[in-house]
Parts: sequence; structure tokens; C-alpha cells
Amino acid sequence: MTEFIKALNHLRANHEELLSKKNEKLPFGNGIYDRYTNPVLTNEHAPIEWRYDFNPETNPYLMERIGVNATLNAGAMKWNGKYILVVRVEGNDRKSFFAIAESENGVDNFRFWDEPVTLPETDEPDTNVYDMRLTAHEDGWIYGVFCSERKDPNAPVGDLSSAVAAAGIVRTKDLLTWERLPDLKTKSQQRNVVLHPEFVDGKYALYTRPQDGFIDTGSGGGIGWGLVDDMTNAEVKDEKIINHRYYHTIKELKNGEGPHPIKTKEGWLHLAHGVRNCAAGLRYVLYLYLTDLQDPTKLIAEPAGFFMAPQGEERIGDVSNVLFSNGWIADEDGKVFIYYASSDTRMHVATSTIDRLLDYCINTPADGYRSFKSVETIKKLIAKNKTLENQKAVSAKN
Ligand code: M1P
Repeated sequence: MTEFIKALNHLRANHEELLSKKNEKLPFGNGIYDRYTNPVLTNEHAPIEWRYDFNPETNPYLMERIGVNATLNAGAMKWNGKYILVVRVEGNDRKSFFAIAESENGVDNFRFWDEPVTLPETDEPDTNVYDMRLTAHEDGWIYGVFCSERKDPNAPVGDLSSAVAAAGIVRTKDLLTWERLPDLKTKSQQRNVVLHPEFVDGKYALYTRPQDGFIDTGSGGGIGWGLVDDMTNAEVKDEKIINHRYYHTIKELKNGEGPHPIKTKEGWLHLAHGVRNCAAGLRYVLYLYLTDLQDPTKLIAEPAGFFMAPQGEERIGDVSNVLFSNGWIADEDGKVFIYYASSDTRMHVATSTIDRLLDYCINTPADGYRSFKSVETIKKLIAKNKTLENQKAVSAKN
């Protein structure tokens, strides 16, 4: 056996070992969700066929020819009984593209399909595409709404960083062939646009995130909502903010809808990200909120603070201190798989149930917006627990 063949066999074996690694729940969760020991996808999960030339004539050193830097911000859905992620794969060349990975159980053994998604371009080609939200809409199509980034045509000479963000739209019936539709037209730049799964007043409904610039949301007050007549020529003319940003909260600087909300008996359950600034830079955390079933723009409940924040190794990566989620899957038995990326580098899963998430949403105290109020809330809980202890002591005596 040649050295080349030995090295290739070794590469294949290592890759298979990584892909088939079991994932276990971490012990002692917080009662709301469970985290898992391993990420579900890392850059090393990318198929070796995408990265290596296996021909000893053209690649005698078995070099990695095309590097994958990160696997992050995946949209998710259940498809033919499998847990499907539409992953943002970022190459060493900084370009992101989409690729589908599937798993039988939703927590491990995710394997990429043979080839990345071929995403058609519009007449104005995207420089970069990322963060696709999948929506199996009641009209029968599966839509993918993603961020399309292009260089700012009005940037001053020498400014090579200014960019423009817009919502790109594709649709498919089989996750194999994607039809590109015109980008969403709105008054401002957009990122984190998500399609609601049902018609509202006979129209398509979009969660938006109006922003003044590519990074700054500026006067954009939070997560917006707009109705659209036709997804093949989507235009949001009126946008109203349905989930606001507030001073001195986890979403003071910006926020954005995650995946599309899940319909529950208590209302639409939303997962979103909130961003604040600090000396270490921006900190991205996840939070939940609940809106009315009949009127998805009406807030019913929103717990104070974050639902999930970067923890341990999740804190470190290409963009540290970031949790971001644009994909979750609710099974028919009520189990929920929350797919989240840490520090713009790798994908993880956390599991919970609809009942637990609703309990968390409805019974966790809301934000009082002042330290004094936070202390009052804690004291109320202490008093409640004391009463319970006293009652127990009394009944033990009797
Ligand atoms: O780097 C953190 C995240 O930053 C952006 O999110 P937002 O538009 O809310 O600031 C996105 O580019 C996202 O991909 C990235 O994870």
C-alpha cells in the first residue's frame, strides 16, 4: 500500500469516527432545556470530497485544497422523517454558502448531502449569502429567506468594507432544486427576515429587521412585521415593530427573529437573538417571546433576560461571545430541537418540549427594567418558598 493510500485511509477513518460520534445530554440542565456534550456540526464535518483531491498525480501530498472555516447559523425542518439543517458553511475564502445536513435522531450523526446547494443568482449577483430561515408555508412551497450581501455601490473610494444587506428569497418543493425569486423590497436594509408559516388576512407575513446601515440598526426599533401580497414580487410597504429593543436589556443594541415561530395552544412561540455592547464587543444571546394566535403581532409574554447565552467553549470562536439561532424543529410529540451556533463557528443542539418552553415563557418574571424591580421579584420568590417551607413544617408537626 502506498503512503498516499495509507494517508487517505487514515483521513477517511478519522472523518467517519467524527461523524458517527454519539451525542449525550449534559447532566443537570436548568429544567428549561438540555445542552449536549458535542457540537452537532463543525468545519471538520464537511465532506472530505469537498476539500481534498484524491488523485495522487495531481495531489501527491494529499493536501487539503479547499478549506472549510465554519459551519453555523442553520435553518431547520423535518423532511421525510429526518432532521434537516440548511447550514451556512463558510469557506476559508470567507464566502458562505448553503449545504444540507441530515440526521435520523436530530442530535448526532449529521451528514452533509453530496453537494452544497446551488443557489441561483439574481441579475445583481450576491457577494455573500447566509443565515437561511426555512418555512414550509401553507401555500405548499418551502421558502428559504436569507441575507444577501453586496458591496455598497455608494461607498467612498478606498472603503472596501461597506456593504448592503437585503433579504434574498428562494423556494423549493424538494430541497434539491431552488427557484430564486426577486429580493424583498423594503424601505431600509434588512437582515434576519423570516416568513410566517400561515397566511394572515390572506397575505404572506414577514418578520423583518429594519436597519439604517449594514451593521447598525440605528432607528430600526426592533423586530418588524409586514404583509406581502405575492412572494414572487415581495414588497413590504408598511412595517410595524412588534418586538422592541430597550435600554439596559439583552437586546439594547439590536435583535432579530430566529426561525419562524412555532404554533402552540397558548400562542406563537418565538425564538430570537438579542445583542448588547460591552467592553469585550457585542454579546449575542437568545431569548423567547409569545404572541397571540389570532394576532401574531400582539405580545402575550416575554421573560426577562436571556434564554440561552454562550457557555464554556461556546464563548470562543471567530466572533466570540455569540449565540445565534435560525432553526428549530418541533416534533409531533412536543419535543423541540433548538439548533444554535456558537461564536459564528459551530452548530449545537439543545432539546426541550413545547410545554416546558411555554411554562418558561408564561411563568418567568418579565423585565422590570430597574435593579430595584429585580430585587423585588427575587424577594417575592423567597417569600413564596418560605411560606411553602412553613406549611411543610406545620403539616409535619400535625
Ligand atoms: O456575528 C454575529 C451575527 O451577526 C449578524 O447578526 P445581526 O444582523 O443581528 O447583527 C449576522 O451576520 C449573523 O450571521 C452573525 O451570526
